[in-house]
Amino acid sequence: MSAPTDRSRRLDVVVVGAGFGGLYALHRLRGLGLSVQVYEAGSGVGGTWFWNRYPGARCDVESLEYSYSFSPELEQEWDWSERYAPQPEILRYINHVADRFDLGRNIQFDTRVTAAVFDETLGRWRVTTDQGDDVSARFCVMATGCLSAATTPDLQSLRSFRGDWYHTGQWPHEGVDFSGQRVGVVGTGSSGIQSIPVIAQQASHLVVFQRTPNFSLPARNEPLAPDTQAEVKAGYRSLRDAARNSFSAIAVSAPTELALQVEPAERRRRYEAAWARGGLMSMTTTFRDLILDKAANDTAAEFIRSKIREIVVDPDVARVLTPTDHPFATKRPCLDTGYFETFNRDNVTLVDLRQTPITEIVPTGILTTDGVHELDTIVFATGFDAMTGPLLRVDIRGRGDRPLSDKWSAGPRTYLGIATAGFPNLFIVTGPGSPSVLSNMVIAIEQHVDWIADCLSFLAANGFDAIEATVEAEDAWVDHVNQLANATLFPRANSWYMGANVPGKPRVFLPYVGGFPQYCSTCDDVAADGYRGFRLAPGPAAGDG
Ligand code: NA7
Repeated sequence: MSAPTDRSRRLDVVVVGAGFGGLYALHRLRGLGLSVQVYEAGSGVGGTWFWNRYPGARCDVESLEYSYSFSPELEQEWDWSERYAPQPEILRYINHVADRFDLGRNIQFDTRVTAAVFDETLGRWRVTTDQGDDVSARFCVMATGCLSAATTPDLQSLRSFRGDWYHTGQWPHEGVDFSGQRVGVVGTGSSGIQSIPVIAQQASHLVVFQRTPNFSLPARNEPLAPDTQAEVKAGYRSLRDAARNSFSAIAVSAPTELALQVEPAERRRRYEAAWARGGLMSMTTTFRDLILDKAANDTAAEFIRSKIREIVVDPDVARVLTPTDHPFATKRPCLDTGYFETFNRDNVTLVDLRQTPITEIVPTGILTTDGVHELDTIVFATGFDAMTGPLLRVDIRGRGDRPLSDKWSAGPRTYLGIATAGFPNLFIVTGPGSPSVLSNMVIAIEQHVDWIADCLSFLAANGFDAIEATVEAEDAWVDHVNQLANATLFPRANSWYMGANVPGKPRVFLPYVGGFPQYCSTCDDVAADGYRGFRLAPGPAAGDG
């Protein structure tokens, strides 16, 4: 599918990444008649779904919603097999989209963009890659994803390990056979919680190394009945409209009641119903103040804790698995299939790293303060340098050759999560300061890409060559994003939302928490107001002076 490129071309747009964001950006921007080149580090399309091939990987937004909405024909022709599609099926879907819209001819695979430098004289981006490409583009669209910069603990001693080790976010394409092996999984976020039950069924013994116990909800995944799917497809437009009008861009009704307004027995009944329905939204939308009021949150948190105690037979193991150090949903809640039940198996051991931290990796396994856990294979489900990592791993330089990493040294600064002052004609798809990871990513991506495409059309129609966020608009946006976050319980958790999972990363709440509809209407107003908060310029991008 990969197309060779002239390595020193002049382009209208370079798009970095061929996941959901990059593919849709290519489709829309090429449709405007622009010359577009996509560079993708992987050997195929899919982004997150290309790399995260670990056992049990699946989406935790329902597939009928976690899919493109831009093409009614595509919606109708694709059939999902399960409520939550497994990774291979999502990857097949993305490949289908790439083929259907003939996207491959403008994508160069196995190519990592190493630098994007803005040339102020020419008003163009110079983009270079690890394959020797050196192209010039008027616009640069970073569709690098929010969770694509994998982090493995900085353990020098890992090199000494005699077995194999893997990161869930960089899983080998040929898969891993754990049969008969002693396996250690480090990390109990979504990737750990999805993979642990599957690995436990294969491995001779599984040791789970847990630093922070997590809230996890049952997925209740099931095959999608043809009737259900047909019904959704018959009303797809209204489902999509409902999604766009909901806080998380997922079609659920907004809760109206406060948790403590309801009698305890009734509250418990509702939590039980949500638990039985399964899914993230069932529980998070039970009451409207769960993420705002600690006392309200405690009721949901305590309900989930009671479920862990019910499921896990050994009370000591249950206690270690019970989250108590952060409010429910202030870390991304996980969806699981048999996660807590897995700890009732004879071949599974839980290690509490709070009590017995990892000291080092030794040739035969993992050494904690309690001794060596002998292992054949280690799986690091240790997460990502979220949201900023994928951008800062590219050497992006704006006006005055200033690196983005320097500008963002105290945390990301964007206007609308889509642009950053001093970096003209650079767009970020679902960047920090946008709803992104707090919403249905595919719908959030479409909204950003549509906004960018409309913006480029506006510039062309009005004789502008350049657009750049003003410092004032950016400052006001950053303040607004922080104010919204500080009114919630989110800052109370050491989460990747807060950048707290990466040593040395500034502690700043990364996504926009005002809700998808409010965000979209702000973006629409900005555009309708002649791109308020941006400076538009004819010819090479105009500077501050
Ligand atoms: P997460 O959610 O960041 O989870 C990573 C897990 O790894 C988490 O339990 C971490 O504990 C643990 N971790 C990270 N570093 C270490 C070290 N050094 N030692 C021990 N344990 C460690 O990543 P996922 O891949 O599971 O999920 C990412 C998102 O993908 C998810 O939220 C969904 O949106 C989809 P911690 O909690 O930091 O103490």
